[in-house]
Amino acid sequence: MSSHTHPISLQVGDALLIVDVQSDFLAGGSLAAPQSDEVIPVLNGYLAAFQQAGLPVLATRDWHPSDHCSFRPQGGPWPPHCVAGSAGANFASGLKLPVDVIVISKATDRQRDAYSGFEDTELDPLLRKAGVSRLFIGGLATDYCVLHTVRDALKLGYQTLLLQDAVRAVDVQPGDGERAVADMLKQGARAVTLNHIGAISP
Ligand code: VGL
Ligand code: ZN
Repeated sequence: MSSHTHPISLQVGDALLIVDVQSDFLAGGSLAAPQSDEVIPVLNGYLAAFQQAGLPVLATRDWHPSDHCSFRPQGGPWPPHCVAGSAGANFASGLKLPVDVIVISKATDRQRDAYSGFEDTELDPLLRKAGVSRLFIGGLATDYCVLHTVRDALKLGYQTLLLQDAVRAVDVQPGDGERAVADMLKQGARAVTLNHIGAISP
């Protein structure tokens, strides 16, 4: 815990939401975000804290049909990635997701892209049913799915904490990731890092 930061105690009503930590966004993947593998050990730290506190963990995954509209052969901006059921769509093998992780698949419709985990999914009703009021959000990519998921979480009234040490950007244009972080903070997200979390003792 660094002295200039306030510790955060995990409490009932908190949940961890991990965004799209999938092989295609990692080193060697078809849409790899620079340094994205670095989020895995940090997310494992958050995962340990949430599991120790008995709090829910959710993970979104990009889950596209093979002819998705966001893919270049269909005129979209991206190389084909995260095709449902393919190896590239797997969660990072080193990510220690709990057995009871709640998986949210998104952007499953060929004709629509969806960067937010809340778009066309059961995420919001599911969180409400579970009594979640504060969401800790990290993963990939800062400038796309993390940005849009955080914006929607704020709009939907969740207290939203951005895991600043557990996100990486695609950075199509240099600075996209930094601008996305600034935008999220401006919209009301609070930035946290793992050393803020006071729940784990050795
Ligand atoms: C994403 C680009 C295309 C993301 C998904 O998960 O941030 N980015 N599809
Ligand atoms: Zn996608």
